[in-house]
Amino acid sequence: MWEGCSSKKMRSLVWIMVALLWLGCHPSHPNQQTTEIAVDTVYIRGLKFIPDTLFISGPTRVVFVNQDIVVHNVTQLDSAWASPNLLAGDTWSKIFDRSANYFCTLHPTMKGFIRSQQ
Ligand SMILES: [Cu+2]
Repeated sequence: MWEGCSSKKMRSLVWIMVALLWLGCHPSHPNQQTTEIAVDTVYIRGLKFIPDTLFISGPTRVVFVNQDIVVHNVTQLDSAWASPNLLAGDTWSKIFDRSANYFCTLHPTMKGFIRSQQ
């Protein structure tokens, strides 16, 4: 009586398990390659961006950390984008995928550069 109804049920159960395993092993990440973003940090200290030149390869979230006791901001040279004013201890981040030149409008001698190596 091995070839009875219970064996058929068993076989379909096995197929369901195989299907679930296959789905589990092949999760769909359609845009994984393009959405992977590196993270890097630029410190603002002593009226300087450190490092003043940050090299990126691919989309990178750059976190600016104001470690000074005075207010700073991060503004593209042509003002295409700008951070809010960052108080002491504040952080602000932006995703870069190309080179950029930026400065602090409150201290125009403070300059920083993002250089894309792609
Ligand atoms: Cu400043």
